[in-house]
Amino acid sequence: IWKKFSLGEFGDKQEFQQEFVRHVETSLARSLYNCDDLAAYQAASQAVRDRLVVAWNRTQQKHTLTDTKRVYYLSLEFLMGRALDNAMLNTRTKQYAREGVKDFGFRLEDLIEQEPDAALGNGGLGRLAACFVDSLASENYPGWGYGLRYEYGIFKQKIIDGYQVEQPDYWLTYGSSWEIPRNEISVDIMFYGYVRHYTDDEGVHRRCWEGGDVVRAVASDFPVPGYGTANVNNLRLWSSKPAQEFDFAKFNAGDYINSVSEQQRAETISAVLYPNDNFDSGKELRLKQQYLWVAASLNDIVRRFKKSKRPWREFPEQIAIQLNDTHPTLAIVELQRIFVDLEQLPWKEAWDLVVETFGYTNHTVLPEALEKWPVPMLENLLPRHLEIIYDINLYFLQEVEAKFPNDRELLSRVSIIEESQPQQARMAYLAIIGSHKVNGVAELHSDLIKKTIFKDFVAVYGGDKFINVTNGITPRRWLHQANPELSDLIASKIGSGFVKDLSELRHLEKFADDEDFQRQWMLVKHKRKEKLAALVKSQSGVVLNPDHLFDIQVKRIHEYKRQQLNILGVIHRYVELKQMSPEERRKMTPRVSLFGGKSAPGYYMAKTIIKLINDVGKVVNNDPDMFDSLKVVFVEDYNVSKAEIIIPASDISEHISTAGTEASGTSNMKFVLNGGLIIGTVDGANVEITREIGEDNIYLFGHLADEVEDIRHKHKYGGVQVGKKLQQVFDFIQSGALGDPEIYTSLLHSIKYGGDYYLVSDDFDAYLEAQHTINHDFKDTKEWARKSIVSVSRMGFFSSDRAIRDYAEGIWNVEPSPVEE
Ligand code: 26Q
Repeated sequence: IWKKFSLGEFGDKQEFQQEFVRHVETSLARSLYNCDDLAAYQAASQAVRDRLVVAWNRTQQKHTLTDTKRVYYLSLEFLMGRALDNAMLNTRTKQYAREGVKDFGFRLEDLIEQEPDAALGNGGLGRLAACFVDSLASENYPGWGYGLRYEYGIFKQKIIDGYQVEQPDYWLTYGSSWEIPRNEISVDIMFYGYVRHYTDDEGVHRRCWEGGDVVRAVASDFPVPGYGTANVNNLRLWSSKPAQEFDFAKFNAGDYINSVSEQQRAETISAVLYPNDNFDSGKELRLKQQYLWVAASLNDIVRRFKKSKRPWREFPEQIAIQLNDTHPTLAIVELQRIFVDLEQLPWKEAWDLVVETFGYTNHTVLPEALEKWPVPMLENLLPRHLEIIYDINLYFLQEVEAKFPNDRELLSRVSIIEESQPQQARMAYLAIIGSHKVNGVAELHSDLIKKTIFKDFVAVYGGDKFINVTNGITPRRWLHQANPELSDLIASKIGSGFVKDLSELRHLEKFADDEDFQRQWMLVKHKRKEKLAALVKSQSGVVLNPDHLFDIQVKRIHEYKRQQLNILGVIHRYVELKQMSPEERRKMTPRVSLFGGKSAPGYYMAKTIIKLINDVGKVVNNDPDMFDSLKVVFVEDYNVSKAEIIIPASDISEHISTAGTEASGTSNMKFVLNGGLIIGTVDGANVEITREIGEDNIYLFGHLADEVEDIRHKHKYGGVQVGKKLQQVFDFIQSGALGDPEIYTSLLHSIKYGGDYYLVSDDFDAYLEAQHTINHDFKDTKEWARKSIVSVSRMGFFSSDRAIRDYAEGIWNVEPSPVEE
């Protein structure tokens, strides 16, 4: 069924084995007789890596030779997960590898599991970047990712006594097979210093930034193979290293020890990923990360452009740079600095090129997530950049003044500089002003930013600058790799083309009523639920019954995502079940409620929610009355690899954010693509999922985005009405049935007396009702299977391949550039 193509293909099993043994004996300096799973993983990945590197080189040579327009995706996060399985599938080497290692007594699956996740991201935004580089490569775009090579990814989560405890994620203990160190590619980056004014030979007044500390950014490359193509793109991650020049004075003054230890400090810049999701902490080290990464990447991009010997005016014809949220916004300022200060272009000419080059993607409307930098911090760390920001702002405000004369209020609203104490630079405004297109990540979200946080900018620029590109997910990892059973079943009916062109799934719909196919479909789901049950058993000892309804909510823990609504609903069900006779209970749909996700280490309320979930689990799972009715599980340390096991196993998954708060969501797409149905609010991409799959195939509930403001207002001035059912749940918690109720006081108070900002009380009854309908519908297995098949067949739109083509056509103006095999 699976079509063949030739990228890096091993001729046969023996050829793979030769390479495998060679790596065991030379790269690892071991023998086959002294080779454990870890060593075997390393040898297998080196063998696959070699193939990738050859294709990678060919791709880069071809792109240099043809000098085609390139796309650069700047993201502070790339939540890649594991690479081996993906690389084998994309290079078509998996079968040989499986048979090859089997002869030596290994199971390929065990080797795959040896690889630590590259968890260089927090959640949705970082995983989106990973899906996007996969699609850029698969769709044959010359597209690079640029990021930071954190030595510590997102922390590992332990649950101790029901509480989240963070442990460092040092993912490079055994090095990474996929990393190509590029020590020869380095850029010296300055911080602090001062701006010197001078007059050049032509009598022009110029400025120059100098006298600061220097840190060196060093490149590492990670090959990104496309699927079904010989195209292998690049992910370039920068590490900070001490520069030679660093504190030479001290060194010469004899203070050897201090000068060396200060050099060490340079390395802390790229050491660790900030573990906040949708929250801006405003720390100087974060600003240093941003500038080091942005400055190194732009230096690299400009250096490559200069080699082409083209005139500067062709810069945006050759280069498109996409800003993944505002985190890389300094790139706009840095490019203007390069053009004006270093290349001596006139301001206006330079600025037009800058704007044509950049596109900005917004991922959130949450006020606490919008980046602002204190002006004094910018002035100290990046004095020249602050001046340039002031100038950008000045010209922009002049434009606004010309268009809307005498509107002082408008000017202060749209100014990059917020007149607070201290003043702050609003990075989203700078990103809008410095980009030719601004996009949201789902229709509802893109409309919302135009009507709310960026309203004034729509008035200034007109609506065309603001567009929508709905997010997508890569069908390679999230269907073909994570769920080979389902992928094979689909392929047996419609062929394997859907892995590359997901819209081909539509051919599946004609089998939705086929009872035999329905049975096979549900059998796959059952197998995947068994696999998840095995994981849960091994990690927590809790035994799950795969016949029960699996209800799953896995994502970062955040009040706006409303895991509290879910767990309060679970408690309600528990109380209800407890009041029934055993006979009555037996008629109820048995359920498993499974949660997973990390809280930001400093986010008290989110940590309380985790504690509540675990405490409910402890009571429910140890209650013999619940044995055949209810289980509650919190999966420790949710990450990409666990997602690959969890997502294929859902009957229902929850995407229940307060309407208007979740920009898109992407796990909603992953769950539906794997045949799970969803319960959700009318928020983010749920809206478009509903439009595509049909409203009979999704369980929507709750207030709408345009009602939220009014309801919050009512809460504030008229108090919160906690309904009977929710009050029952509060009473149960306060009775001490879950343990010390003090622990939850702040959580319950934030709802009842704290204005219930996320509308838990307002949506609670509707939520229970939707769950009730689900309980009813789940009993009709055939109808459930039909809904599931129909939904999957209509999910083609949500491929990240489509999203990337939308970016290419609507923002980047780039064409695919296939490499011959
Ligand atoms: C900002 C400043 C300082 C430190 C950290 C941050 C920071 C880090 C991560 C701010 C935001 C994030 C992540 C945001 C994010 O993941 N947003 C999600 O993006 C997805 C992809 O578009 C959407 O599907 C989700 O709806 C959105 O929440």
